[in-house]
Amino acid sequence: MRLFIAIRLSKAMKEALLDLQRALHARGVRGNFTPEENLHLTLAFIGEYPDAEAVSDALAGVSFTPFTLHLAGMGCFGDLWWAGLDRSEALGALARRVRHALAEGGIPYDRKRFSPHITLLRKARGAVPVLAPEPAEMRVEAVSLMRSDRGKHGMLYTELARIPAGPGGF
Ligand code: 2AM
Repeated sequence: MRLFIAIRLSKAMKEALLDLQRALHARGVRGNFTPEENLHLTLAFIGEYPDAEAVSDALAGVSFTPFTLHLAGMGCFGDLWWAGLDRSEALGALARRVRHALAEGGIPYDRKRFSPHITLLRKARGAVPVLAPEPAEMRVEAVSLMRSDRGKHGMLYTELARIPAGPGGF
């Protein structure tokens, strides 16, 4: 199983991201645009791991208070283009807590520095203009354990467990 931990996005956030994708497409940008149902914010990438239950057990100890994320800006890693978020202490702290819980549970994950981004498209072709997304925000009320499968028409993401925010967090 290919696993990762993510924040699933609200409808309003997805609408703003779809608008941004449409604006890019209208300006001639082509590539593999992330379909609406796949838009997400990754906190930790585990990769191939056989025991989803061990992962959700490890995450059960993560507690946090709901917080708000604001969409902000665009950027790229090579030909992968993403939408960014306003700097958020709470988001950084949540990613640290998730990663710490995985480490404590003996679950391997990609240790690359957390670089919050929402992938808009991969393998971009054409000159990509850096556009400002429409203002959009969402409350983060939960963290999700996701499974990623290669489908006939692209990646299929399935939520395996949801860890809600709760008291005793920061
Ligand atoms: P990306 O959008 O920048 O490609 C599922 O693959 C999710 O995990 C994607 O959001 C992906 O980020 C992220 N991810 C983080 N590290 C990864 C890695 N080493 N390999 C594949 N996906 C990774």
